[in-house]
Amino acid sequence: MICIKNIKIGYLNILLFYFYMTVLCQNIVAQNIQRIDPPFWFKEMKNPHLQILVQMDELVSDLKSVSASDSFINRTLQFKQLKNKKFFVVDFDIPAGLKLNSVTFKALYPLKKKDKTFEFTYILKEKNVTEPIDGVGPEDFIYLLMPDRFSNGDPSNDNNTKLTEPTSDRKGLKTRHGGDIQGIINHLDYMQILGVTALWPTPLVENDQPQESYHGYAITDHYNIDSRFGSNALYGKLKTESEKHEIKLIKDVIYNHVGNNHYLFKEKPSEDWFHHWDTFTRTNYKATTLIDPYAAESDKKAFQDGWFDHHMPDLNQKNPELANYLIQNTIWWIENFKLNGLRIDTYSYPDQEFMKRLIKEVLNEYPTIGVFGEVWVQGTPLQAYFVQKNPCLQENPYLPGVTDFQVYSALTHALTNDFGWTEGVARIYHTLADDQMYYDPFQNVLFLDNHDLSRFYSIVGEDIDKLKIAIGFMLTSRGIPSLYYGTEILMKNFSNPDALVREDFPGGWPKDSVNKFYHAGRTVKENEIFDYVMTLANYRKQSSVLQTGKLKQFIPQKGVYVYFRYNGKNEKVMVIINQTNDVQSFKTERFSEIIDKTMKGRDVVSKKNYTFENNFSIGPKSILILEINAQ
Ligand SMILES: [Ca+2]
Ligand SMILES: [Ca+2]
Repeated sequence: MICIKNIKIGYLNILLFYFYMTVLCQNIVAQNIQRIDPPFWFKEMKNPHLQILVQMDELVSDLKSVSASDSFINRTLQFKQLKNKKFFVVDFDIPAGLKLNSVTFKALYPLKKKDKTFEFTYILKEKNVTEPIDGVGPEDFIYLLMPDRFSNGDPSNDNNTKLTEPTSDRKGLKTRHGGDIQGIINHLDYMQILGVTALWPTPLVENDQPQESYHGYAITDHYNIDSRFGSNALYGKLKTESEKHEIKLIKDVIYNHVGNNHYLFKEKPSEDWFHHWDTFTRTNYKATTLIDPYAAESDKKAFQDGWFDHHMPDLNQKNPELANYLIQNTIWWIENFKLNGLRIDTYSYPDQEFMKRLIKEVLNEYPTIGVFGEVWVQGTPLQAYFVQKNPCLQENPYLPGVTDFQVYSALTHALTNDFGWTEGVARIYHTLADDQMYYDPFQNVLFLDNHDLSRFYSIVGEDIDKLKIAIGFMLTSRGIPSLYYGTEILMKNFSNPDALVREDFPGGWPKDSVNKFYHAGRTVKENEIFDYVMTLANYRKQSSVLQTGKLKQFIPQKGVYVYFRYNGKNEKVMVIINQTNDVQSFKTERFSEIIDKTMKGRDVVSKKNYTFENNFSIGPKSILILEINAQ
């Protein structure tokens, strides 16, 4: 509002001033709309409903009415002023066939015994997604990267004095390093050569936090890309450039918490948009409380309503306006940028009824989009609890896939423990047998490491043979394989603290002394792994049986684990893993239900041919991936 101070004015001037203020009043108030979310919307969506959240600088009293310039929209329009009178929501349906590209809303409020009005115009765009989305699925190979740590393609955006962490500092573990969207765009060629078909950057929206926001999980603005990463326009360019490289784009989304500098936390539409505690209460991180028949109520409440961290307030998705806000935000990004997939952070922490609704609404609008949730839990029963159409448990029937921490755990165990009844590779065998608990385990995402976990190369004692086994397994077993940036160039470290596994990609910054994006910049060993990933990933790219074929596994014996991918077109891939330090031999007739002695197998990496007569030998600590019957 306008403040006028220290003005000495006469009677006539008072009259003139009063007249002036009266004329201007509508405009003054109209200009006080701070923000409307979503900033615009789309016509012809399957769900015609929209809720817009309007934030005012200040409002003098209660709103009396809100009406739309379009009579069809007016028929369904409802408004609600929120507890914080600076906010109101307008709910309405956008009628099919609407010709208008904008609609004007008029709001009525009382001021000094008279009703005053103000207006605002809202943009309605043509639908952007007009064909089924090419969703991320088992045919893909995902590359996960942290934009701040991958490559700095635009040093001019490294510092921004308007932000609470105004400068970048590459030397700091938890500071901003300057990586950005342009850096990603610059290396799409690299990813394509590696065989990547889907890109998962950690969140790129604004994290205007004073410290440790480089990871992107403390959102302060749901609708804008962080200026240090670029802009919404540059994000659009990332999408189109990715498409040119046949790479799909996944958005990392968070519904559990925001950063405490979020504009809707600093100025809350209603206190109950967040969970509040008398004293700071951290979540106990135990999703087990969701399924535990013996769980204490206090533990359950602390898990779901506790804060993720001091600077990450917990959202209360039971608030209907907030729920709409979050769901529409997701739809807006998908529609605006034709995204191919969603990776849902901390999936188990928000209200699970809300999560069901979210997934349902996203899949209703985009049935072919790929969706997987981060469910970092112990044990298949709990992991399966969150996944689509679980035949054993009827809870949460909508999430298509999860980041598969059970297979991850089995794989790390297998390569760090000797073989036994349930140890070593037997752990992988048993874990996959638990797939009976899923509707479609092939939607689960496989990984060796990620931004929270120790680098796999370090876990296996920097043993390149073991790393090859893990990579080979991940690219040939069921599910959607994903690679964390740097695994292909032997980046190492334990996740203590986690910033150690989020180091800069060497060569991603203009003055880096080495550039591992290129063959010449990598050591012999690094090239050995890079080439191994590249060969397998590109083979998988054209192998329908590895993408969509069935899986058959045989009980591991003497540390040797054999499984097949096969399909109705008689395409087969045989995978043999020997975890022991010795050559192992076995009789092939054990696999006669799927291969016979007349067949041949060609190693997809070395191109060497194998036959299956009598005994078969495999070298120590190795994996063989054989395309069956290839000459
Ligand atoms: Ca930069
Ligand atoms: Ca929560």
